[in-house]
Amino acid sequence: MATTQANKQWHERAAALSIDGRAFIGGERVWARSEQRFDNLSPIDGRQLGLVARCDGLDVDAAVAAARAAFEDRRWAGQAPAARKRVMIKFADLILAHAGELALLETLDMGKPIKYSQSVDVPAAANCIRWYGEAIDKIYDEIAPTGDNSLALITREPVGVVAAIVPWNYPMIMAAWKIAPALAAGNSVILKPSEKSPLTALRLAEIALEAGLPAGVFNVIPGYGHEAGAALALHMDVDCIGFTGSTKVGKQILQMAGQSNLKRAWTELGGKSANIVCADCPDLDAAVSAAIGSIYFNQGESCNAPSRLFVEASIRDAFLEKALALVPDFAPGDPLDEGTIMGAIVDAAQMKTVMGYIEQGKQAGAKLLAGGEAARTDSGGFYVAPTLFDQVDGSMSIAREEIFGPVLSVLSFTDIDDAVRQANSTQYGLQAAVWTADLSRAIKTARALRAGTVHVNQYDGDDITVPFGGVKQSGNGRDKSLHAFDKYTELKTTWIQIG
Ligand code: TXE
Repeated sequence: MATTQANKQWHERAAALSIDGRAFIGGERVWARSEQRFDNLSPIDGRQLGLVARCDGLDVDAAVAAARAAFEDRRWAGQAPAARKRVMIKFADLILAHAGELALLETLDMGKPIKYSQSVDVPAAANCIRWYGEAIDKIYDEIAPTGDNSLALITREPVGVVAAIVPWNYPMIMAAWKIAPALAAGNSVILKPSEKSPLTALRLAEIALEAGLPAGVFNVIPGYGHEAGAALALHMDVDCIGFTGSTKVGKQILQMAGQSNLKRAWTELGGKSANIVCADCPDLDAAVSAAIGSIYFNQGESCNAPSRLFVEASIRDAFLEKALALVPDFAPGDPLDEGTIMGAIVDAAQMKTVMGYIEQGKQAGAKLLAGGEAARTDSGGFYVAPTLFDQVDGSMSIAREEIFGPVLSVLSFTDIDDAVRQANSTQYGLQAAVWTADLSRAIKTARALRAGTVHVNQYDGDDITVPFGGVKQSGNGRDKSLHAFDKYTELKTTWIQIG
């Protein structure tokens, strides 16, 4: 009964919501200079949520000018770290104070279950902003050991104007991972959310202003990648760009950085993470639950989703039996129902991509054991049934390419070295996992796997204290942890002659 009332309440709040799709530049809500707007549709049921400013180069120029002015007069960078800390903590507190509204916007905009917008996305974004705020007055500079006659100071300075271009799968968390360390370090920031999910970013900017962040320090430019995004990446007065998105666009970002002013460019890109389960796995139920739960979480729209499952041949049948018993739990439901654990795919284009890969898997001869079709087809939204392919071959596209949907490809192995070779054989290197009770094998395998993060006997280890990022074509640099400050600060050396 309680759940039913809660669901009704979310629907009522959704129906009453009025969306403000204006950009946020210099502390003010403004439409694009061109007056252009784009439709913001909800993937839950296809309904129009509102119109959003379609920003382009002119708006980017205005946002960069506002950010540059704020940086140059040091209205933020010039404040003591303890003062910036207070604002960041208030910012985090206010995010939590607006938790219901932000969770609802996130769910309506990109289709994830309200259960997780509330329990994961909002608290994680707030925690990230709080954590970097807390950190900033605990970081000391250095003095180099140059001897008695000189003093060489090594200090960290903000880079200046930072652009953050983020995707639609975790709109608030991805924004927080970029803006929190950048702002805490004293930079001015321009955030470009994905055109598929701009709403929470715009509210975050208003909340930051309310928390005391000076106008111009944090600007949000909604718009398309090839317009607003490219204008930021090519801008001669943007000092640094932090990007999360596809490998294809990540390459363009690096090119545009080189083609313009050599702005520092950091990329967190796609993945095709391998999850290797050995026959001596210490807890088969835990391995099954992590394999299934992690691929279907967030509709499979996670860059670190373990989308390739390598199971040792001798336990394959037992593993699959247990796995298939769990799959129906992830049948897509109404994202505004608090009992739903798998929601809508972000839009029609992404749904088409996912269904295209499923078709390729079938054509290539993989054995479809679950799903494989659209779901909730009378909803007006975009839903894909949790899908599991067995007998996948390493050469198939479903084993090589990032699908970004609820599709698991199962491969089996008899030799761990061969499994590691296959795991390493894609262009990606974001995450990987190995499940074994043999400590030596765990360590050797973890060392051999080419990935930014390797899990042993778990998959979902996640904490703001731990760096996140990839090797190979999964990108460069690290989000989260104190290491993220490296991206948004420059080291300065000051030599002082003592005499
Ligand atoms: O991503 P894009 P899309 C992968 C995933 C998905 C595919 C396509 O496989 O199926 O990418 O998704 C901005 N200059 N990932 O098309 O295009 C864009 O506006 C500057 C993995 O949505 O990479 C958005 O803000 N910016 C991934 C952001 O880049 C540009 C998350 C990401 O969009 C631009 C998302 C341009 N020329 C998708 N073109 C992950 N690793 O988490 C686009 N953008």
